[in-house]
Order: sequence, then structure tokens, then C-alpha cells
Amino acid sequence: MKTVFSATMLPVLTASMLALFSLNTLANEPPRSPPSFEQMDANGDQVLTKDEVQGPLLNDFDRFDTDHNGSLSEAELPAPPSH
Ligand SMILES: [Ca+2]
Ligand SMILES: [Ca+2]
Repeated sequence: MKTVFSATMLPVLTASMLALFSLNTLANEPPRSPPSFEQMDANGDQVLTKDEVQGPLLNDFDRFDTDHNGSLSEAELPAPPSH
């Protein structure tokens, strides 16, 4: 009887584990697109300062800041990747 019980339960357990794994994978998946200008502009003044940007944008901040006023306007941002 023990063998029959295990054989019956195994697909159920496997399905449960797969479901949990899928949920966990979805939860940990990074956002597909980078944040929009509006999302990065935390104080809503229509320009991005160094404390509002992160990652590659912060690393290349001075390169993107073509008028060297210490902030990035939407026009100075590189175009988002098109799909
Ligand atoms: Ca801002
Ligand atoms: Ca600028």
C-alpha cells in the first residue's frame, strides 16, 4: 500500500513544486523595460539629477548631460530601446 500511495502522490507533489517554482520565478523576474523618464523623475521637476538616476545612466551622466547644467532633460536621455 505504501508504494501505491507514493506513486499516487508524486505527480501532485511535483505539480505543486512546479507551481511554486513558477511563482517564485515570476516574482524575481526583473522588469522588462527600464523605468520611464517620469518614473525616474522622483520630484517631478521634469529633469533628472544624479540622485534620481541609477546604473549605466548614472555612470554616463556627464556624457548624456550635453549642456552640462548638472541635470538631464528628457531630450538629453538616450532613446529607450525599441521593441
Ligand atoms: Ca527631478
Ligand atoms: Ca542637461
